Amino acid sequence: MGRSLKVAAAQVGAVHRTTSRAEVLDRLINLVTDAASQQVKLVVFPETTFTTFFPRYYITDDAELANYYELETAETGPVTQTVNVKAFFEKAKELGVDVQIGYGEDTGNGRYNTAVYVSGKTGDVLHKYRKVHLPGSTEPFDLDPNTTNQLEKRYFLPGNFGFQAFRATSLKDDCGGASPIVGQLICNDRRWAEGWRCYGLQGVEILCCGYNTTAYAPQLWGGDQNISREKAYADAMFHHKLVVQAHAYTNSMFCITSARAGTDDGRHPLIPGSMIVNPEGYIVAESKTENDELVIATIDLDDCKQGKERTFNLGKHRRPETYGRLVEEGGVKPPPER
Ligand code: CDV
Repeated sequence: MGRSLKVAAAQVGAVHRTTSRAEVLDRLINLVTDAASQQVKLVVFPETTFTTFFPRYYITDDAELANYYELETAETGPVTQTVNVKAFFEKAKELGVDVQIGYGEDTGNGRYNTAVYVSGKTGDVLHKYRKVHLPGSTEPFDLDPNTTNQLEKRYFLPGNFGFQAFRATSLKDDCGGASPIVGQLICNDRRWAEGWRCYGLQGVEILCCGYNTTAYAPQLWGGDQNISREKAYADAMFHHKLVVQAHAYTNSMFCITSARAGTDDGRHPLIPGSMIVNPEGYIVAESKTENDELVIATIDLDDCKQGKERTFNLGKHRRPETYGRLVEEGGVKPPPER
């Protein structure tokens, strides 16, 4: 029996600061319903999907800020049962579709940039990941509302679950009796080789990654502060594709990567570029718009074998005894000048 699976990236277009949860939920339900009608078994949604990408704003009103998170405590139960968003998860379960979706998580003791993977068979959370690499700054670049800030270090704690792969047991029967091995990343994480390799070392076959990638933020990026919007957009798309294709290839895994796209509030553009990439690094499907859109492909998990068994046979070719610096050092230590 083959290990073929129909999967989708659900790209989500503009969500403004004033857009209500109810409106977003309707759009997400439409996307998952459309996917199910096309026999898709797994849909990956973006980072912080239920709201606008709030870390771009310097928010001083605590009540407004709190509203961007899902409160997930012993009393509320898992996010799938919380009142604001449970309609989405109920629909996915009714349709029998696995979903990964990103959201701001408030545990009562800490706030994280989180993604859950939920079984379409049972509605249970099979795995939860908290974003490790939080880009940007704690203080705003400036207070001009036109500036795209990047205040994740202000609004989230760094993820504390590491890069733990899991089996999507919900898809076992669809995949010839061997559950897919799944890994999760969120946005900026995809630019760091370390997380991908942790997943490669666990034999991950499908890497799911949602993102919000600004298409214009010279203050964040450095370099030419007078860069044109067209060049900035092209650079952002290039780097996004570069890292996903390269890391999918060097770790011999599929990647489903899903954008929050469009222009929020009429002035904060995000790149689209939702894609499904195969273990050889090729894009097999990608979005064509900046709006709500499904990107669908049928993937065969056995295609991971070529890389995993030959070029990137990690057990055979890696030399971990030479990689000590990777875990001993956080930053750059150049060799001394002689
Ligand atoms: N949400 C993100 O993590 N965005 C970053 C941008 C701001 C650099 C990204 O890596 O796409």
